[in-house]
Amino acid sequence: MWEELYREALEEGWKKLQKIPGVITGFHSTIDGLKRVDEELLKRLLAQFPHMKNIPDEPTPVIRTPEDLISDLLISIREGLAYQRMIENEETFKWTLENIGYDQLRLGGTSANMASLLSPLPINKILVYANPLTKELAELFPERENLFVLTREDGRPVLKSPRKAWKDQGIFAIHWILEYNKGLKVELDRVSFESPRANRFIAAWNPVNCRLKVSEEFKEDIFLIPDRFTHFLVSGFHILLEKYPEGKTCEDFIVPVASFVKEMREKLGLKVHYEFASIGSPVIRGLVAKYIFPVIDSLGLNEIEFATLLNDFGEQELSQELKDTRFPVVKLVDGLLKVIKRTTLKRIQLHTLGHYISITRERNELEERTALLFSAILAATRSLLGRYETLDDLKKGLEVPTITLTGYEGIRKIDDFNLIIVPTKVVQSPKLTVGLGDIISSSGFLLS
Ligand code: 8BR
Repeated sequence: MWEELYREALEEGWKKLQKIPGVITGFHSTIDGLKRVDEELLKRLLAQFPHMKNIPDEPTPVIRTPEDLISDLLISIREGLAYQRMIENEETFKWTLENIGYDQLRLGGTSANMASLLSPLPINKILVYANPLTKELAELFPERENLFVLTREDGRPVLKSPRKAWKDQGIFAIHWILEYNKGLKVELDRVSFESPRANRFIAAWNPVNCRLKVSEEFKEDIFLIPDRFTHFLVSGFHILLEKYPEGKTCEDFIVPVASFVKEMREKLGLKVHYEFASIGSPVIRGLVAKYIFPVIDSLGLNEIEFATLLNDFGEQELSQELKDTRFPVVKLVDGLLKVIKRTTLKRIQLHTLGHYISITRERNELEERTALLFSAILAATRSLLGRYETLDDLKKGLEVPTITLTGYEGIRKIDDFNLIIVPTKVVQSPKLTVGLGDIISSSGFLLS
């Protein structure tokens, strides 16, 4: 039965995407700088800090100095854990650019990734918010006829390909992905250790995006262009800081962006989806739930982010139980009911490795099932081939076997809500797993 439903979903989903007038993604597009960390690089860096004889237990909350960055990187290597920290000042950013540099630049940021992953699909227009759009960032976007940024030409707002709309040159924001292999040795005066597994440490300098500042030009022009948009994928709250060096707090930036999202939703008649992503700070998570949840329609997350959210909603016991019992579907459903009842969200979409679950207020369960199945085909194709360009590529993803059933799959009604659970396709040796959550949630939302 599921294989048949999958086949229908691919056909229906592909047709339905063509009817979507336009999709906006904002407000986080950036450059990822990939750098492989080896013993030689570490030795060269550590030579600058001869007084560093040991490292603390925990990484610093933010990176204020080059020494903080090195110490956080070493902690990540020692634990084999993927920490992410923001760089707070320009001097440290410049030091990192000069002393670490990068091997390769890649498109980064949730909004840019979503736009780029959606662009091979038959969607009429995708408008990505990318600011500041330098030549370096612009050239990382794929060249596609349906991908645009909003810019001005002769003083008038127009949609233009990002590659043709860049303003400055240079790297003004970068998220360093410092990757290391298993067994990387570190020797300090008082300690030595080696990485227990391959992983990465992310150090990000992004002074505009980390304040979620939306340009005044975009705020005016989005209401002036004649082009019609119907869906908005908002994200980027995971790179906010609790406090900023100039004395502001995250609340100072969340409140105005929430009110702008509300204005866009009301004036343009947009449906809004927010992709949660992993937010380390409970303070930021709390403020996002307070100000952002009321102005969106749809929320997307993975099971780990969901357990954290449940905890924030006062469901500590269920959150712990989920983690202890490896996220069984029934418990996830209990949690979803608790969260949706306490918000005005119209739908929540949760993805795990074996199942996608969505809970909705509206009676559109068949469309919702198609949406989830279609998004699973995209995830399977991307894992299998490392990319997708055409309908034929997706047909290869469709061939990936659907995983074993648990008995909970299907459509059900609970307390006035619709519950849709689908079994997914899991690729045995995936070529790529980065960005899968983004593509699952964004395509699921567009088809729901
Ligand atoms: P996040 O990026 O939000 O963590 O989501 C990752 C999702 O990618 C998982 O929930 C899972 O559904 C999907 N995924 C992963 Br990871 N590996 C996969 C694989 N080998 N085949 C199909 N989907 C996969």
